[in-house]
Amino acid sequence: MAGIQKSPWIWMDGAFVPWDEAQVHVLAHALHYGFGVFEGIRAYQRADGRSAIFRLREHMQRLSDSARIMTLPLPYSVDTLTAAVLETCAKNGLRSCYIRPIAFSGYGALGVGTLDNPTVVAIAVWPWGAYLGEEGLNNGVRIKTSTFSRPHVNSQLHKGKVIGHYVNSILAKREANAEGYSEALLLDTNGYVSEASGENVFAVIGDTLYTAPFSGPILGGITRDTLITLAAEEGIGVKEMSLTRDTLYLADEVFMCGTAAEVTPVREIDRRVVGSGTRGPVTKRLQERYFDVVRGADDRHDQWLSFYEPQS
Ligand code: PPE
Repeated sequence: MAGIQKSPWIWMDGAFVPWDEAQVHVLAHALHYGFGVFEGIRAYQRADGRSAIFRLREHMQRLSDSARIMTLPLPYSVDTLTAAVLETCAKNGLRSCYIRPIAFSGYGALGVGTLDNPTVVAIAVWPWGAYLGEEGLNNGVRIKTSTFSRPHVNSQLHKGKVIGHYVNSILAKREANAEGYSEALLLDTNGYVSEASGENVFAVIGDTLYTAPFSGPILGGITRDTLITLAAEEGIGVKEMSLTRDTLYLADEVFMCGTAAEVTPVREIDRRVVGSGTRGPVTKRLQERYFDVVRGADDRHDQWLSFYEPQS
């Protein structure tokens, strides 16, 4: 697997440091127990050549909310972090990139109950192509229902994007990949569809979209929210409800969405072909709307964009 493509600078605790120097001690608390929060954001070069970060403010607000619900002290305001992300993108000269802000419990004491370690905050950016492949974006991917469940709503705080939560996603993803699938679908502890290892999930049945309710064990995806808005504009109804796996098997179309995966059609689940077995028409329409908003010529949602000038 190709390694991460380095950029010149990483913002770390308020200053820019060269990529190779953005390091922490091996006894940093988060490395041992997963106590930290992060974000995944994308910047796109638009049709007019300008670069813009998609829904930056909402992502940084979610980072702050994640820290708050975890009781992780976050030493910077949403405003400061938002400005820092823009500066990091500009300073690294990237026209489009993936952005990874992270805040975690750093070096000091060890032990689960540690309270006083400093929080380390960093923002890194690098080019990242289609998360589940270009072919997947165009023709859909094959996924499998995981043998692992999304933890009960009282076991993890799913509205936070928390580092430690991702061990559950990794178990599911590695199992799915080892069996030749691109992605894992996780059910909740009642057996209903929650989300994929790194995406929210939608079913298209007739002219309506169905997706797991916000109240369940899912991340409140910003892409999910974006697509609900775009669907309404397209006259497509959206219902949030508990879905069984066989509802997905019988759906006309299924797709997954997230910042990294964007809008990825699902063509097969558990060896059952979904709908026509390729990207369906509603998925295609929403995918086109999404790409038009983030990087195309559709300027109706420019309030979602934060423009920056890449430095050469
Ligand atoms: N659920 C999970 C579990 C999840 O990790 C993501 C994003 C989403 C839903 C969609 O959220 P949003 O990006 O706000 O629409 N997953 C991020 C990390 C992927 C990774 O492998 O790292 C992402 O898409 O950036």
